[in-house]
Amino acid sequence: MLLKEKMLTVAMIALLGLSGCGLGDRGASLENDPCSTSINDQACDQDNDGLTNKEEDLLGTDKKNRDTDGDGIADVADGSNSNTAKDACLPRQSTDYLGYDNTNSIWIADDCDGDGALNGEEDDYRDSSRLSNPYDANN
Ligand SMILES: [Ca+2]
Ligand SMILES: [Ca+2]
Ligand SMILES: [Ca+2]
Ligand SMILES: [Ca+2]
Repeated sequence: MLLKEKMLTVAMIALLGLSGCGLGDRGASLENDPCSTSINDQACDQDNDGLTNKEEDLLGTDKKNRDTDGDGIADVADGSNSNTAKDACLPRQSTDYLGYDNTNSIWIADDCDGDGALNGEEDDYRDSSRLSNPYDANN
């Protein structure tokens, strides 16, 4: 009788402990995810680029775009300082670089090789003739 009671008590404690723990974990994970309240929460990283909304506000990068300047480097890696993350031509790339996003308006409007032809224009010609290269001032 005593042993039975003891076992029952142990079983109930175990059950309570397990369910309590489970609920606690679920509650905690929801509370720990700032995006569950609002994707505009300062602590939320809505574009999943490794920078929170607050960090992107401070850098001036796009909270809804992983790669603000379209140079192919995600904001978190490109964002060592705000100028690099928002300058499609920084860091400098070699002439065979193809990692850029040719639909990005910041990238399109820049002139990475400084030859006077915009990246977007050079990229348009790059496909048809190989005479144009946004990263080569001689082409
Ligand atoms: Ca982000
Ligand atoms: Ca971003
Ligand atoms: Ca970038
Ligand atoms: Ca150019």
